[in-house]
Amino acid sequence: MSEIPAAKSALRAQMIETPSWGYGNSGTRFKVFAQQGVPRDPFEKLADAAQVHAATGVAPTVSLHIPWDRVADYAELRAHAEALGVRIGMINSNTFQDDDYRIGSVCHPDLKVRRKAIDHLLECVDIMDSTGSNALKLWFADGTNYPGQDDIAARQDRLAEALAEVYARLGDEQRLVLEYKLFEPAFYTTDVPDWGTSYAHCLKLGPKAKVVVDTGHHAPGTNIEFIVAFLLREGKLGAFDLNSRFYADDDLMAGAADPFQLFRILHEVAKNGGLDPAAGVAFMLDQCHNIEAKIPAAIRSVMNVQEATAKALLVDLSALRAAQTAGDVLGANAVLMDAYNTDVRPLLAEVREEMGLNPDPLAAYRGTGYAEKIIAERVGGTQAGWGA
Ligand code: RM4
Ligand code: MN
Repeated sequence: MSEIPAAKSALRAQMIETPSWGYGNSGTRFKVFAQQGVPRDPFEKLADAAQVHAATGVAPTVSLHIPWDRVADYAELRAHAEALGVRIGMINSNTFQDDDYRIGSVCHPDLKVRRKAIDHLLECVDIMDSTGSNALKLWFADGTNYPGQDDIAARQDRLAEALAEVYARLGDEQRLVLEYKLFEPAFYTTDVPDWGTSYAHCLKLGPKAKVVVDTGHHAPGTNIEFIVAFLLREGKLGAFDLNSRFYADDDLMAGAADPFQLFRILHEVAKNGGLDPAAGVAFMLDQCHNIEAKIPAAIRSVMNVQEATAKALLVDLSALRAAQTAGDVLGANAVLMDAYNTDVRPLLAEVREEMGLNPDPLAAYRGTGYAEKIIAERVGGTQAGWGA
């Protein structure tokens, strides 16, 4: 197939960022199950992330979450990452776990609370400066639970004001990405509930502000690939938080629940130039591994994203365009399905071999003995969880 050499080079170029919190313990509000060998601090989380990169060759950056990954010396954390062969990726702010934020953070009616939240966001930009991170990822839990609780429009004004202050603080090489989520923890209104709200704020802010699409943050049935095509066309797609959902914000492994949806999304990305590193679209995982082993789950997720991307790259675009132009509904659909139904695992195995990697990343990881090593070594201390 004529697409293969280009597909291979695009697959070598697509980097997938893993989240520090995916290596810690997590669960639901019913129970957090502790696993053996889980990191006790951000340094150990980076060591685990480095294993995912070593096995896959395409996960060289790690998202941090502040304050979960707060350390005394960020230069030291950065040096530690680099010694392990990885780098610090996006800095994720957290304005949802402090008692002061009960009725909001940057949208709170009280200026004192807003100030505290904005100061936290500015602290995150300081951390970007010292870790070499080039992006701030903002997700706000802000919203209301009851009709009449607060003024919907006034909350948008407060949000815009906070965002403008943070935007003004960004350096030339830095950017912010604004994530949306339709509900939870707020149940009546959410201040950034959808891509349109995020897009409108980012548009006002300027070119250094873009939208994050977290695949788990939509109502069931939402056509996410439409959103992706639209945002790419506008130059406003900043990043993906990839994960799978069956019901709400399940944070399961990307490509596990609905690999066809992931393919459809990546088809829009590939077709519209989003895989070109110059487009600046970051591919990140935002997952929690509640019952499965964490490092292999991250490796599996990276592989799932690569498989969906590989299938997207195999779409015969000229045949697709010809069928579309001719109004050949079934023919156009068949072109897409042919690519989706291709077994791309041999192609990816070849790509990995060409990169000097084991063609089977999970076997590569198992062969290192790292899982046994961390279980033996990481005794004592407090395991990292969703909040530490
Ligand atoms: C949120 C959102 C953010 C992530 C946190 C942990 O629901 O998806 O991206 O940082 O969870
Ligand atoms: Mn997310």
